[in-house]
Amino acid sequence: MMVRHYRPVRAAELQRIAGMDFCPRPANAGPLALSANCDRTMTPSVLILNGPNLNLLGTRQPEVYGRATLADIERDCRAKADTLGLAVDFRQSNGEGTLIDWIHAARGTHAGIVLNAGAYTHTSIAIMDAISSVELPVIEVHLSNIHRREPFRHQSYISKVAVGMICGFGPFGYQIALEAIANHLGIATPRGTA
Ligand code: DHK
Repeated sequence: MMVRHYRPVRAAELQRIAGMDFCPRPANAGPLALSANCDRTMTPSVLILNGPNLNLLGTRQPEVYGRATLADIERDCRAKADTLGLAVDFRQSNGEGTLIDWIHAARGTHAGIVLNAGAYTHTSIAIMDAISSVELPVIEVHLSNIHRREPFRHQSYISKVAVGMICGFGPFGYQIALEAIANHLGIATPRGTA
């Protein structure tokens, strides 16, 4: 198996890959001032968003969603993010509007989003539009294999705007998603080439 390691990302590079302005210029500074100011490393941050009813993981239909709690998933995501050189902001809300507000606020703060929108996956044009609006890369995650379930779960508005979708691997799907976003952002580099 190829071993990968992850290198720190220069702020200027993060600005290129995620449109993030970590190094605001003084009003009178020219373009060259930006790269000069940004010659330091940053830890790119990923927003992990969880939608409705995912706060009940562990006791909610364990035959479908497993026994892991959302706190277990958060702990494992933090450990995985550490190995990838990513910071993580892990959140859950049952409210569509709150999720949309968090997606809006991610612009300029986070390099990408891992999103399990729960049942809003199948209904929310508003969340789809929020993702399109912020132009951040989104990896969609589901614990269960939504395509083996009821037909109404086969439709995903998130997939229409996501980089890709991972489903059916339980909590491990979040780990795959973090790896995928690191790779998508160009943060992952094969050993010896950084
Ligand atoms: C979680 C939910 O809450 C459901 O509404 C989705 C998804 C599937 C999951 O598998 O993580 O249909």
